[in-house]
Amino acid sequence: MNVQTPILRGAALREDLRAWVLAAGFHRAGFARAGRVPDAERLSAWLADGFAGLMDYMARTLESRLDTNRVLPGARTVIAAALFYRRRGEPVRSAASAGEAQALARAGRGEIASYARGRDYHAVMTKRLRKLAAALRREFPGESFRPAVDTAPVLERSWARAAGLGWIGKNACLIDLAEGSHFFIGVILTTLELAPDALAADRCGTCRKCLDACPTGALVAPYRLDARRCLSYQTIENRGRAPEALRPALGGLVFGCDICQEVCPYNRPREESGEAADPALAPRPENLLPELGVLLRQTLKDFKGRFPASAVRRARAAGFLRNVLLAIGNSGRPEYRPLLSEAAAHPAFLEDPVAAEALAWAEECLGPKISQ
Ligand code: B12
Ligand code: SF4
Ligand code: SF4
Repeated sequence: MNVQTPILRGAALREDLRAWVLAAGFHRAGFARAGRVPDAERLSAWLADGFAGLMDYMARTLESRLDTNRVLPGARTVIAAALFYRRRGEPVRSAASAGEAQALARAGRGEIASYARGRDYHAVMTKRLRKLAAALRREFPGESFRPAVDTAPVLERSWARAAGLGWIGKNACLIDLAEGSHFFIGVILTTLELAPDALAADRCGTCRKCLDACPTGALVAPYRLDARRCLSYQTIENRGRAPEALRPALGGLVFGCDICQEVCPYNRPREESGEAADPALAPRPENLLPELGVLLRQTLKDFKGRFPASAVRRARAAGFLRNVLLAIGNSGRPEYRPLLSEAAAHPAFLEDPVAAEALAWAEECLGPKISQ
């Protein structure tokens, strides 16, 4: 990299660095002034309202999340990077309504959210960010660089917004004007000082499609998500029983939920290119609407083997098993009965009360046994 004279240094260095981030395998790059997070009061209010549910780590790490100096003392800049896992040109759709999620279950199919159909993004992004940080350390030996992709207590959406990578939509996701919201965010905190990028304008306007489409009312107001009601939270983070009232809304959603993004006009496909946004994140064919019976058998046999290097592992075997069983219950298909009876003998149900309860619920949903 060519470090210019002091006058040119600011602008030229920033553009050089942006090019480095893009060359490291990201689709967008921006810079924000590090320190106290710009939207601190929003996080505090979210926690105070109990919206984090059982995600205790959010409150435990509050002070660090509010100030980058806790994560990297002396941090002056946040370098934010975006990596699309899906772009508007791709045809891979997810359920866009409660009705579509239920229709999936009735067809005996389970949906894994779009972001988790390929390799685990944490691994893909961490590798790229670490390589980039190492190169930056060589170029700026006196400065520190700390990469993170949900691997440190950093409010990634807030920082990416502050770095101009998009606006926060009413669905709480960060949205890029040209390509939508199907991207991951990674950051590098650094002691290097760089001028911040300009903020992107909020383009939601009077639209409220996401609020209206959310099957559980988890978007309690524009920009405000009560995780306890969110199907993504229930299928990924909640390791206990899923609340009875939310179960029908799950339909065939067995991991995550894309509904509030699927309805967003900024994610509407323009053309069907069929190309993955990044080959490293390409969806695995077995993760595109798997048949529920097959998925149940595979999960019982070897959950980790079924989902190698996958974000789905976050739900853990018992949590994922619970999700598949709830989807089977929602299918209303009596032909799953023998499979459930067969599965009941599996040690997973003796060892895990949550899975056992989900099995009993699914059996009840499929109706009484027909005596021979
Ligand atoms: C906890 C968590 C969840 C929870 C809670 C989600 C939530 N909305 O808070 C659950 C499990 C529900 C979840 C779900 C999903 N998640 Co998540 N999640 C996180 C995590 C770990 C922390 C988020 C957080 O701090 N929440 C607390 C609330 C208060 O923060 P927030 O909503 O981001 O709001 C902050 C800012 O956005 C800003 N802000 C919010 N609203 C507004 C409005 C205005 C006008 C302004 C100015 C600012 C502003 O202020 C807030 C405080 O700083 C981040 C990774 C990370 N380390 O940041 C990933 C992350 C947010 N998740 C991500 C993804 C992909 C998802 C899902 C799409 C996965 C799926 N398909 O199921 C869904 C989307 C659900 C949704 N509509 O938000 C991506 C988001 C990428 C993007 N383009 O936005 C992240 C950044 C992970 C990553 N590294 O890429 N997630
Ligand atoms: S992810 Fe699903 S349940 Fe959660 S807010 Fe969006 S639409 Fe609602
Ligand atoms: S659906 Fe409409 S209101 Fe919701 S995030 Fe997209 S543009 Fe904004």
